[in-house]
Amino acid sequence: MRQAGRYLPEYRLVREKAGSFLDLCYNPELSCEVTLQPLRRYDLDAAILFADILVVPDAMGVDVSFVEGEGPVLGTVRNMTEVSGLGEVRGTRETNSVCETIKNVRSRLKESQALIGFCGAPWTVASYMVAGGSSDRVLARVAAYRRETWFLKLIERLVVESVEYLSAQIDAGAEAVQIFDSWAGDLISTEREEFVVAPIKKISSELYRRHPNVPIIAFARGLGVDHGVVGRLEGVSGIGIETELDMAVLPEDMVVQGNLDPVALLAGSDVAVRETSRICNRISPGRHIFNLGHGIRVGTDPDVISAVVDGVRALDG
Ligand code: 1CP
Repeated sequence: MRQAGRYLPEYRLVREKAGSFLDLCYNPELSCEVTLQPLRRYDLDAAILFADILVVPDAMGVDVSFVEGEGPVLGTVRNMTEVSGLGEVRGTRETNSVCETIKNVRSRLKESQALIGFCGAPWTVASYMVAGGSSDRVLARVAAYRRETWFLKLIERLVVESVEYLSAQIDAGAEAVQIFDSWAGDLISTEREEFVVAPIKKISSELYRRHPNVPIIAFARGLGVDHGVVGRLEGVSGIGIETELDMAVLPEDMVVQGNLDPVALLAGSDVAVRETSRICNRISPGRHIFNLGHGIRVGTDPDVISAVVDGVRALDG
């Protein structure tokens, strides 16, 4: 999940220097710096690329900006003309600068530290494109229920562009990639199959064909026991898990990541370490990538994260 961000004072300093959030994402020196900041503070096994899931629509030609205190604002895509106007991500300034960041980070990480690249899954990214920003996703859900031709085409385009974007990240040095379907839990089961599972399957199987040795983590947030279905898709090596689910209900051969509630980090070190131990004791360490179930919140005390990381290391022996 997010490691960098506004809870770290050193991030806020760089963010001020960079100007807008997207200026920071497309500055390969500064985004390398904020990718590495959490690893300077904490004994982590991997770095997550500093970028955003909305880089893909931006690279496809949609107007994207982040409004202070409000979140993302995008030009809307709501008909076939607008879908047909979307470009390809390969070779764009946006994709190229993210790949430059990856090269910078890789050259500065220790051999033992992995670099995880990522993208948003088609359903989640489409929901922002249709709404024009963060929302309750109702417009996208209506288009999905109606099987609007333009919406099906939008999902198809996002599948293709996500493959290209992640492939470019892998070519630049990402050693594992994560697909974030943050709003997967919005959909009822039939729609989930078509708009969450099928698009992730197309992305993971094509990436697996191109890069068979690169692990793919699929985080379709809110699927509950249906995570098991995503975990069995070709190319998927592990699944991300939201905070609400007991990881022990998932099949025993599945590698799982996540689960710690970011709110537990606001409750202080004792609670955070207690929750960390509880989660780590639910499944065997051999198939567990310790992580949060969602992004770290603004206002989280960085020292609480230290206590959590030390707690995990102590349990790991
Ligand atoms: O002003 C700031 O500094 C912005 C805060 C911020 C940060 C630090 C945003 C805005 N994005 C990010 C970086 C980011 N986003 C990373 C990089 C890794 C890291 O920070 O260490 C990653 C992996 C993401 C992924 C992301 N962006 C997701 C998927 C994960 C999740 O949290 O569900 C989503 C949904 C977004 C969209 C997004 N980015 C930012 C905002 C405010 C939003 C909208 C969230 C919403 O709709 O509620």
